[in-house]
Amino acid sequence: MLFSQLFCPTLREVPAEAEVLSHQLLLRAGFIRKASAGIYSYLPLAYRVIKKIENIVREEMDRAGGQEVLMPIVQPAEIWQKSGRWVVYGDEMFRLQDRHHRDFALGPTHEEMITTLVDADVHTYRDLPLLLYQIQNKYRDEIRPRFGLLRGREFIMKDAYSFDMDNEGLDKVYWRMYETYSRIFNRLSLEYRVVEADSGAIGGNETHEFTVLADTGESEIVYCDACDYAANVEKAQCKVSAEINYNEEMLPLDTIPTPGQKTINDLVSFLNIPVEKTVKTLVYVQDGELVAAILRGDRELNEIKFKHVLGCNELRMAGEEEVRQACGAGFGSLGPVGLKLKVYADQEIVTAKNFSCGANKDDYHYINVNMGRDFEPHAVADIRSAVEGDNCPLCEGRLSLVRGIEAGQIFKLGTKYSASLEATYKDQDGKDKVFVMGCYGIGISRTMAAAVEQKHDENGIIWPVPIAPYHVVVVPVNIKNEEQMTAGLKIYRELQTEGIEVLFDDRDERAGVKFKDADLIGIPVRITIGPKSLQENKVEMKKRWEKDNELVELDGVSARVKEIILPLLHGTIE
Ligand code: 9G3
Repeated sequence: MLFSQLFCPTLREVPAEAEVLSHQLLLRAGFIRKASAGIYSYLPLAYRVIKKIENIVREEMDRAGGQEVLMPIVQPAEIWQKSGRWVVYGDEMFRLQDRHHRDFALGPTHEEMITTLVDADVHTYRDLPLLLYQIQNKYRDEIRPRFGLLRGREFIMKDAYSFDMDNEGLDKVYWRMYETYSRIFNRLSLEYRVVEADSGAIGGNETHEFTVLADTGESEIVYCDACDYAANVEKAQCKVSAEINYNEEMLPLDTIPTPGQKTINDLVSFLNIPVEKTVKTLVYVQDGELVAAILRGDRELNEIKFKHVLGCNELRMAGEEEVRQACGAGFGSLGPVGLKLKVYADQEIVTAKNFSCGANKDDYHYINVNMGRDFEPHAVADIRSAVEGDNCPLCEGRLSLVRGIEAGQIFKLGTKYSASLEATYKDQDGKDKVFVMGCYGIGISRTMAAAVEQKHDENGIIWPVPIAPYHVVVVPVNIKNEEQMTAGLKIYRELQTEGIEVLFDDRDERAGVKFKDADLIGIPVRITIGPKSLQENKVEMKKRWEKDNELVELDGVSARVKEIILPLLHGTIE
């Protein structure tokens, strides 16, 4: 491809709206252009990357026995009404009407569609198991679309759905998808972690997330340095550490005036006590009822874990007024002693001794509070968020906390959709049984952005070879120089015949501009045809992920390029 013909409008400046790096770089490097909030056009270089990611996904899904289909984006409301989700997903669902004023949705996902499709034509257990997948645009009207392709309102997803007779069958396909996803992310040459995740509102039980590591990622995950435990912080289990054992006598409860002391830090410095001896009280509203959560002062309440303990879907923090009404004091003076609300205590409180907390009276705190003697919690549970350095819940190791971008997720759905949609097959005894299902997603466009978040430097993108838009860019320093152009075009043609994907930068631009563009768009190998090296019948070759150049004999270029590119084409798969 000649650069002078390539539609790749690079930008010098970063558009102000781009908050994260991948958004900035994909805009600047001429990969994407915004059509409207959260909706983008993929320009030629981006679409080459998208197609490579899709093809790796396709190859591995086919290898795993998946059959590719393509379902409609425009989905009839009826199937969503039947599953009960037409109302559940309010504004997030893009809805439209046809000329007869019939309701439709733009597909945010395809559980309803695929279950209805399969139910119509799969009648007996002999047709099972079945694994169907598609690669298709999805539509979700995010309240705050941002971060470019990372949280779009239209995005490309591979979504797969499995149909089995029973849980045993589901277990088999679920772990086969686990393996398949591991192969896919290895082939993409991205660093990732597979973590147990929270199955959230869609129910079902088991789910794993494939998280591409990136410091700017929204997902927080912890993983053990000694075993293979890894979990999304939403779900990560905490273990009460044996280190902090308060082997001290219970001291008499006392009330201390603490004028103006509101935060845990205020308390720590005012009472001159370690933060481990403070307990904070948070008040929430669960389906209309106020409840209290108490945890060590330096811990964060994990609302997802707390919701599971409460067994509720709706949970919000109580406002100051509601709290004053119910507890007789404002935030910063609350505590479990004498509190009229149900108190849910984090498990760390059980072994805590003589701790300090609010006295449910403005500007007063208790000291020497002990659970059991001074108050009885309604329940004890693991409701705090895991942090770096926590003990691993499974072994003696320590947890590391990293951030990442959720690029894939696999779910066990069970009969959630087959039941609501009455999707059945006849088993060996001719009895009607509901399908046992799983669903498996990979964010294709999100994975492209995640690759940029993970692989870049101050000069721009560093594409992993398997998904790079081109493998090599050939840059003659001066296109008016006959020798340089002849040598450059010869290399260009030679590499093409070897199946290497080459860009030839034939633009009448200063060399520096061409080098900057080559780095910005992230092409793995750059070959420079300069006057000096050409005199020695050599060219400069530079790998995008290394600092220095190497000099290569003109007639050794394609061999050297193949030596660099071919081993990297299949990612880190062993
Ligand atoms: C909706 C809307 C948004 C949604 C959903 C439904 C997320 C919805 C969860 C999933 C689960 C899996 C198959 C591929 C992998 C993910 N956002 N989810 O169901 F109507 Cl507006 O999509 N689906």
